[in-house]
Amino acid sequence: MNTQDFIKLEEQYGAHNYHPLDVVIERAEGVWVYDVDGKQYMDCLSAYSAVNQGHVHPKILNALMEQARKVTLTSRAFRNDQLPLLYKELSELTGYEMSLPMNSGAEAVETALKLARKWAYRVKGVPRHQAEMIVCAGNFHGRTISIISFSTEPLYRDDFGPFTPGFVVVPYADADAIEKAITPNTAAVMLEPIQGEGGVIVPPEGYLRKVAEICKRNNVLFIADEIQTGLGRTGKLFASQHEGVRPDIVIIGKALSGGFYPVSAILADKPILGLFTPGEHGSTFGGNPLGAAVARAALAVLREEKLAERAAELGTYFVEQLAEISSPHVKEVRGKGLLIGVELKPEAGGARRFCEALQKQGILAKETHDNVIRFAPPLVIKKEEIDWAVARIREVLNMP
Ligand code: IF1
Repeated sequence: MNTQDFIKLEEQYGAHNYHPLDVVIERAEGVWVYDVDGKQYMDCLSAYSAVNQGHVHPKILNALMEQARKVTLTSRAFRNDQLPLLYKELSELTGYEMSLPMNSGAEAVETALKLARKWAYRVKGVPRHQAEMIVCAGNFHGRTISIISFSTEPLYRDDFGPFTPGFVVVPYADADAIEKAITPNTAAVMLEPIQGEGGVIVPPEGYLRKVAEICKRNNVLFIADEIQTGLGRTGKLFASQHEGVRPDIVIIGKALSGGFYPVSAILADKPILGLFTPGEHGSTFGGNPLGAAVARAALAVLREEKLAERAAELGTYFVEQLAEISSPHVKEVRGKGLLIGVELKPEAGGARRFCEALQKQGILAKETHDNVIRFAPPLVIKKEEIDWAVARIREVLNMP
């Protein structure tokens, strides 16, 4: 079967909730993926930052295989010998006292919201079922009904009401707007340190620090969704660390497994995460030994290969190289570490056609919104590979 055969099957039998590029990948290694027709591409999306460690990292693969032979799933009705070690290693790496494992990012976001509500009722003293959460316009936190209830993207939301109450939306990158929205019933502020889906929106320096200070002063929890920005992507373990900020709750996912398996978690200290009692929250697969073993290996790779430092160094280089491209279409190049957005001018005709042209040149990148091309290769990318990509990107950005 060739590319067209697979596409036909997918279109016939699968729900049409995506519009992927027409490339059918059958294997991958590091920053490279290979399609069913034998063509090679550089992956400049990294599955939305889930494969920060590079595709099929041998160390994570090995952990997966070893653990799969032993035991894969116990449920949390019983204990397993991997989860305690993951807890300890996560705590040592991140400095948070506790964590709670889930599977998808959206589940971890829901977990953080439930925890913040419980904290509001049990610690802050908010009247029951009155808790409010402040979130930001342009957010992306997942696709459950509660999460899309506070999305500002009509496509994600409009056909799916009725919505979960208790969320207040304020503009992103505006700390005063957060302060104004706080009431005695506010449980938490939740935001992405850099908005990924929003178009790689980097807030002005000082924003996160100000938000953290406002939250502290008003007895409101600060929740950072680091599902996309975390685990090295932006050049630090967490993007909040660029401003020396330590949120009360951090949400991670994606690269927590290096792309092998859905593993997510929330991190917090005992006075907060200690509030859950048995039976209040859980998941069949969350904290399973296979996922835990994979996550342990994925974290070890981050540490051993100093991937955050690599992202900082190579991200700076990549942005410099991109900024030097003279192109009639480019409005701005921005980003942090290896989370990079190239915003095109409105008259460029949309980012999608550039992504399709990049595909022909052997680079897989994905547009976000209409006018931003996102470049977020695995953090194991080498300088020469960036040079290889930049030469091709230059050509594409100069097409008519
Ligand atoms: C899709 C976007 C990226 C996330 C943040 C939570 C989640 C995500 C900051 C939920 C997920 C994904 C999901 C994927 C596309 C993608 C995405 F363009 F839609 F926004 F990455 F930029 N918080 N992001 O970025 O995690 O439940 O998916 O594990 O098509 O939904 P999940």
